[in-house]
Amino acid sequence: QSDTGLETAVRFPADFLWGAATASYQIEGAATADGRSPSIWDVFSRRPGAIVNGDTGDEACDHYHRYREDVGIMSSLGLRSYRFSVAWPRVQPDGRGPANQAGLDFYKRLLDEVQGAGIEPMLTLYHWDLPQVLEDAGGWPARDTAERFADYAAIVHGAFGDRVRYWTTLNEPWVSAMLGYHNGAHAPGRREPAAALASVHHLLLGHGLATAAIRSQNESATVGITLNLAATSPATDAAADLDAARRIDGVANRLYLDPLLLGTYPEDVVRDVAAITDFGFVQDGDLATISTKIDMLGINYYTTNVVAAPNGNGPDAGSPHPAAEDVRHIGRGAPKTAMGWEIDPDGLFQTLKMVSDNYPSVPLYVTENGAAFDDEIGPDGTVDDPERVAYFDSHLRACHRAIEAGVPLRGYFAWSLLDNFEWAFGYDKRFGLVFVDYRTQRRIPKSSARFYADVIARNELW
Ligand code: GBH
Repeated sequence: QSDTGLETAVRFPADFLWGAATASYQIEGAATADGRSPSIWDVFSRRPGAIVNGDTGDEACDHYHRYREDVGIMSSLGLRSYRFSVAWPRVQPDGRGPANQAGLDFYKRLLDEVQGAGIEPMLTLYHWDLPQVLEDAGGWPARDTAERFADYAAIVHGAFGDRVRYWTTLNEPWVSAMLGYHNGAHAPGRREPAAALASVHHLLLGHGLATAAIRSQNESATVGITLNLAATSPATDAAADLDAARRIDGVANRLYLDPLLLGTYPEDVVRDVAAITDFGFVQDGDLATISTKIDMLGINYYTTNVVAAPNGNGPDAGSPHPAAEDVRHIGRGAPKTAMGWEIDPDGLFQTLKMVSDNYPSVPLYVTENGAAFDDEIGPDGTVDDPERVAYFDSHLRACHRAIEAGVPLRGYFAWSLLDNFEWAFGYDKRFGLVFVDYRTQRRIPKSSARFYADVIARNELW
């Protein structure tokens, strides 16, 4: 309350799920411990030029050995939930067949610690670390990988289904498909548009089959998927710009939302990519499997798309968007993060509204939101990151506005708990609430961590 007596606090629902997120390959390290096999990221990160500074996840934040300290940090922040992912190559090193108990045991130790601290786990089954043996057998462009994923999901749910409430199958299938197989910026680094579109289907099919496998073990399990989504707007109202926005919205958002929530692939996108694929990979019953009812949808949001019609200069070879490589991404001229991504909190509101307005109602969680800035340890040993505080503050206000507008938003997870291996950018980009000194593995909570802890404790912004 302000001193005028007017209600100014931005208060969240009492049961709002406040959390922070990480992913296995980005933090665990211990790449060969206890029977873990190589993932596509172990192999890709060794490809010359693939990762900034030649970094790998071999050691990362050494979370595999330091998880107790890290859960202690979560506790001190007052997190109500922790979103993490399980490394498939730890749990099922051959990508098929029996489980590796030593790999499962790590997650058991982690869950003991997390739940012992009263923190609700949200478990993601796949955050991009496919066992390399499955890539060698064809990877996501091969239909068999979807079946293998369902078997792996059954192993993990069989081990932890009695103690973990929130299950998400995939993190950001767009990234797996488009950066992995279309522009090759991510593992496995292939540039094959037809394979990329087949992998979209097989990822979604894997999600559906895994959901069914989990429900066959526990019909009341809470299962969902996380998508990276971004409201897309045209630079102007000119017909060509509107069409550019339609195309990007199609390949970035609707190609995933429509099959999952409506049970169909968007006709305009199927038409747009017709020169690449005829969707012959879709078999009878697949869309019913993919659109199996989910209990929650995770949304990862970083920035929006503001796009304009092609200007005749030809396609951008690095574009992740099939059949839309010549669309221009122009932005709004807003300030950018260290990733070069424009800061657009209203875009988060628009993204949440778009999902809730256009699709059947499903509980939503912002499963990732955050920003990289050039953090440094100050002379007094602290890390002061006012830009990240402002980023979280503005995006949380957008979440609150969405709730006020009737969006069924149930929780928010900051990306990320710790600075970590930022994929193709290696350790060069820092997204953490907590600074990691990679020479010593010392953790230093940044001022944004204290800000976030206050938000959680008060359940409101001020
Ligand atoms: C997430 O991916 C990941 O889940 C997480 O592991 C990762 O560390 C985190 O984000 C930060 O990168 O690419 O210039 O067109 C986010 C992937 C980022 C893809 C924003 C789309 C749009 C800007 N998305 N990106 S650009």
